[in-house]
Amino acid sequence: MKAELQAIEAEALEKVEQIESLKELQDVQVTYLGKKGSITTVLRGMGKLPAEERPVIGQLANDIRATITSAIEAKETALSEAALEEQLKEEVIDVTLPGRSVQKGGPHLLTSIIQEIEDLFIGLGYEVREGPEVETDYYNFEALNLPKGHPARDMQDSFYITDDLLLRTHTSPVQARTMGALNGAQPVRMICPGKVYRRDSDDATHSHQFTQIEGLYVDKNVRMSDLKGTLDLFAKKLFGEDREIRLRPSYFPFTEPSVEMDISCAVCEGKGCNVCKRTGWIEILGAGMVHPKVLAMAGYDTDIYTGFAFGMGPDRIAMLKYGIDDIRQFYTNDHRFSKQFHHV
Ligand code: 2NL
Repeated sequence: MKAELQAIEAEALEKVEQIESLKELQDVQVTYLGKKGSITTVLRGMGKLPAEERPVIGQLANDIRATITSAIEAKETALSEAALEEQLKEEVIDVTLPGRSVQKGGPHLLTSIIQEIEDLFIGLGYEVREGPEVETDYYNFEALNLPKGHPARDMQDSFYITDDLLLRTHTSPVQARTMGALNGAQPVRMICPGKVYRRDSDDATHSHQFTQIEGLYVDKNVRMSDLKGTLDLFAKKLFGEDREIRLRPSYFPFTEPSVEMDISCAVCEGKGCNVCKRTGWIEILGAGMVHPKVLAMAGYDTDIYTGFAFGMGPDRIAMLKYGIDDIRQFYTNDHRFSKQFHHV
């Protein structure tokens, strides 16, 4: 019986030695140490032994049990450590890899330009006003001295919704509405930025939807020299202190007299280059003294009140300022284009 137990011990230790997984280790434990295991089976024959041998064999069986148990425990520790080692190797994190950057958004270039112009005029006491993009014929045309039959009202130039409703072709109706609401009772200093629409075929220089920002100043004794001083300040603040302005006579139905303002070319300092088409000057905006008919329609007494107004295209200004050669870049939302201006 002693030899039998020793053989079991040797066999068990040999098996434990060769084992490579925790599952196998459990099987070995059951096979040798379990309730129906080899050692237990052998010990069942103890009854046949002489009484004095029983404690000796019992002691031996316990020692063997302990030896096998500690061999299994040692193996278990070794296997767990190896498994952990393997897992750590697989799950290793390279802390030196660069992180995945989060794409940050930013204001559209046109939004930035409009905000810059807004801030400038807010500093001069102007209010920013917005209005509907779907306008009535009255506010878009009639109130601005564009009576029915005027060439600028041509069906081809506007998106009509009904006979009386259309997508506004300029932001002037916001000003006509504001003056109308005051009914000639108060001075007005306002600018209105926003989207406008014209029926045009889109190409590098035309877009059926673009932006406009207009300004209006109505009060007692507003003169052409006030307009000129305001525009000069605007040009210097937006395009640089070295800029000069010049006013050329022009025509708009809603102003009389009307002018167009040029700024001296910043690229060639007036010497003549491709940007200014060798003239030394670049056209920036249109302006003029508000037509008395427009003031009168809004309820102002034209013997007391006069005013000036101006209008410009942020699209054109942005194109000039940043050398953008296609207006469609503003509206096709290619992030590679727009993100270049997120610091502006
Ligand atoms: C341009 C020219 C202009 C105005 C807009 C205006 C508005 C009212 C009364 C009188 Cl309510 N005038 N606006 C005046 C002159 C020129 O815009 O070239 N814009 C891009």
